[in-house]
Amino acid sequence: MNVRNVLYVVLVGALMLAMVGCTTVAPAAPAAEAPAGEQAAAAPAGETAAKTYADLVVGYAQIGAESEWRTANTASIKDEAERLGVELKFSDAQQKQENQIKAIRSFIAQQVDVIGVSPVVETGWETVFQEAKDAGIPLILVDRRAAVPEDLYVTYLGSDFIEEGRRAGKAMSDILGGEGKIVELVGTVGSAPANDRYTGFREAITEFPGMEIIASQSGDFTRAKGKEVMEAFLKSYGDEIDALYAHNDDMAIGAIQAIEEYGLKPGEDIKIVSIDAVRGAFEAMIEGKLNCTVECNPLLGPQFFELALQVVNGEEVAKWVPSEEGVFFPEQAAELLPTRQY
Ligand code: GZL
Repeated sequence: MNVRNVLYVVLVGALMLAMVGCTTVAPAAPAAEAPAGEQAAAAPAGETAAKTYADLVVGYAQIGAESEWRTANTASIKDEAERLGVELKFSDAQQKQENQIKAIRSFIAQQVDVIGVSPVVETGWETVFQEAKDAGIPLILVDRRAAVPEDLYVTYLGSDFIEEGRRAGKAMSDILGGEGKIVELVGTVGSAPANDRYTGFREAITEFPGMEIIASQSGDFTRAKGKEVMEAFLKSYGDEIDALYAHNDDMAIGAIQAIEEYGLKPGEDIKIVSIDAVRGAFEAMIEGKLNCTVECNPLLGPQFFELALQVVNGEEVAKWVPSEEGVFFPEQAAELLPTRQY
């Protein structure tokens, strides 16, 4: 490619990054030494030396900043890039799929080494993922799955959302003693966590015919929308509601405000089970306003960059790298809160 073409590619890439609000998070100091044992060995004559973290240029298409969980997830990715000395091109899509697609195209134009993406919804990715594959750029799904053929991504790093829903359903059946009327705040419509947490919860409560989901509506994983939808539930069902199942803690915290403004006691009159295990959920459990939070680990930065380096150096990686997660209740909250990293 001659100089004029190279300049053209660089200019196009820069313009596309500017359009989708991308930022480049380059290491502040000279590239930090990669952790001991991860320096590339000198390559045998005639072979290309393995890349190190300091060589890596990674494009990351993040969903947005919709929840405490997402904020912690973004911090984990940016902090780890800085620690390792990886050049990170990061975009915040404000929860819009079209912005994520634009960001991926800008990363392709800039010929990054690896693309990471947390797909806001499961569908609509095949074309742009194929473009990345055709450009020879490996793609790693982080946090959320996409409904695409498996050859369009190298690996998925994230939780088993169906299991998270099952754990929430088990906790709810224990808390209600196997019977009660439940309202549900669903996550972002069409997203993998919303679809799977919906399914897993219902699987877990099937054996309890006395447990009935009387209303289910999306709160889009945000506090504001969670409060708004809970207000509507309370208007329609009032104290008929025995419990709330929220697909994330932010919607549960918004709902807690609505329940209190309505004049009922969250955690007592209306039992609440949610998912993420963010700091705000531990604080609500300490106040007796939340009855259980199922952990969903956002601290994926270290595993993501480890996978990115393995992939760039042609190492085999598993098609799915699941996160390790627990379930937490009020009696543990005060002791655990100081240990929580997000
Ligand atoms: C789950 C993640 C979800 C969280 C929400 O892995 O995608 O999105 O549960 C976040 O808090 O907004």
